[in-house]
Amino acid sequence: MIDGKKTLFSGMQATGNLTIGNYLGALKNWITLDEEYQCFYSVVDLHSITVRQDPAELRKRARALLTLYIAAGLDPAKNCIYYQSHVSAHAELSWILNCFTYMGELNRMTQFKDKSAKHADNINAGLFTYPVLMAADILLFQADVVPVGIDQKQHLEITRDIAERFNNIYGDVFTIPEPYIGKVGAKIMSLQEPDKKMSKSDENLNASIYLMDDPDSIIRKFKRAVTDSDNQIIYSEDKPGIRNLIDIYSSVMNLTTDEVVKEFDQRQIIY
Ligand code: ATP
Ligand code: LTN
Repeated sequence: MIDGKKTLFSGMQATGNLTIGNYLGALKNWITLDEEYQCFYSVVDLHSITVRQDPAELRKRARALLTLYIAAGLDPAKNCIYYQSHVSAHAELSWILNCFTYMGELNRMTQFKDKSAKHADNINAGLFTYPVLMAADILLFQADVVPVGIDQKQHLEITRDIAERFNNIYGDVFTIPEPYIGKVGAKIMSLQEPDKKMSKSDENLNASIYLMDDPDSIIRKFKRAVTDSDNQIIYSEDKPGIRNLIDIYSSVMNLTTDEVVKEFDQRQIIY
């Protein structure tokens, strides 16, 4: 508790240009939370070096990410916004927590499995212990809540496990954090492979809409989005492409998915 408010922590990696997945899944929720919580948002640049980076390029991207936080509506007068690498306590606590984390639990992390398949020539120990640094970020601030997209839920669970393990041995040291996952937009999928999440480091530039894309590219990418061969607009598990487009539209327009389906049904009648 700071000034009677609960504490909130979140962060994003400076691994590329932000996508609407990052925006709708995380950033959009962040900007509404400063009334209720004492908020800390970090550009987690230490996490970014788990894959090879050019130092000057990384610095530039980290700065661009920080400015995007502000451009998206995070008021620096009301939220603490900073670079993870500027606060050495993150790395220090990470070492301590490493000694309270089991290889077996890290081995189960799906992000580790995905990233090590993608970077098979550089499966370093940092990639493996990435969730421990994330746990350190959160526990350092005694965060009560952590707003993230659904893909980070597993990392939140391991953070809670590490904190509980530590507390069981040493008393009530860490606050046990809760994930804060938005009802809509928590998992935006790739426009080209709607079974995969949209990701800022996807090599296929048509798969992701970047926040800094120009309007023509955005329209072109949506028009080329992979859907299916029938022409029905239904929100269903077996229509992942259409479902994803409905999710995006409902999240951007603040509508329910039912309202979106109705709107497009009526448009079909009119055309
Ligand atoms: P990378 O491609 O480098 O792995 P990423 O696009 O997955 O990056 P992160 O920096 O790992 O993005 O995530 C930042 C925040 O955005 C996290 O809270 C994460 O849950 C959220 N997020 C990322 N991708 C999506 C998505 N497709 N839909 C919803 N939320 C997302
Ligand atoms: N692993 C997160 C980024 C991240 C994070 C955090 C998110 C690092 N530390 C602390 C919330 C809280 C990701 O989105 N890939």
